[in-house]
Amino acid sequence: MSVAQIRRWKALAAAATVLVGLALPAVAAPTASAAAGPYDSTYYKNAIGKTGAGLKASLHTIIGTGQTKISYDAVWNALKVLDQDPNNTANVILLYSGTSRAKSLNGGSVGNWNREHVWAQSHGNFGTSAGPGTDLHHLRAADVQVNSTRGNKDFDKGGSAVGGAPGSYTDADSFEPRDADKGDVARMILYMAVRYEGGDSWPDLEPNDSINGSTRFHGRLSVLKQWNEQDPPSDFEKRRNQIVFDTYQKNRNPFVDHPEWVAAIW
Ligand SMILES: [Ca+2]
Ligand SMILES: [Ca+2]
Repeated sequence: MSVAQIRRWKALAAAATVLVGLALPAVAAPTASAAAGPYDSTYYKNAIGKTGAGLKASLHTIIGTGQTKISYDAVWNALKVLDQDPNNTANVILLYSGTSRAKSLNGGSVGNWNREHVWAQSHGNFGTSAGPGTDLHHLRAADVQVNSTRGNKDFDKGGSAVGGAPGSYTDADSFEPRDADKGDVARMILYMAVRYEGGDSWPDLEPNDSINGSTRFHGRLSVLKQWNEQDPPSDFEKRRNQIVFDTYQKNRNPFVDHPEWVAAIW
């Protein structure tokens, strides 16, 4: 190759590199795209291909059939397994704060962690007998004081910073979890809406777009849908879903397996 040919070849190679660089972002996958899952041909086979009310009804049957229910007392030990810190088996990771705290510090005092009902108990008055009040798909370890600040508020954006939970915000009628927990919260709330349809002596839990703390409803749906897109299922969340299925309840959270089903239903 002559010097001139080498120069031309280098120029072409440089142009190609620029083109490749420009082309990459255009092929990036959307966060909640439909992807085949390992349970599509088994657990979810009757739901595959459905949308809207048909998908919701099918998933309700799937996740409600043969579910094992545990006592509220048994929830303590279950959370020590489910919410275990991936980097420290003696600790749990707390919802809303991301704090890693000793499993042995479960309780009701300042500095303890306790059992947070992400679907607030008062939004359905289901208490803590075996049922929605002990359903591990929406129960998470949380700091006692942060849990108290969240109370029974609906989820929405805005407010002032929550002490002890960096990145979380609250005002008089709503709570915004830190970014890493936003999708988790959305998928937990929407699991509850599909699991509990009023046919099994429990109230029909449903999402709405309000922040008025209404009984059997939980808000705010439009914001939860955004959070589901913004914070896709993490390895922590997927591991948790698998252990609830394998070890405790024999049912899955469909939105952790298929986050795109949120938009397919709502
Ligand atoms: Ca997350
Ligand atoms: Ca429902």
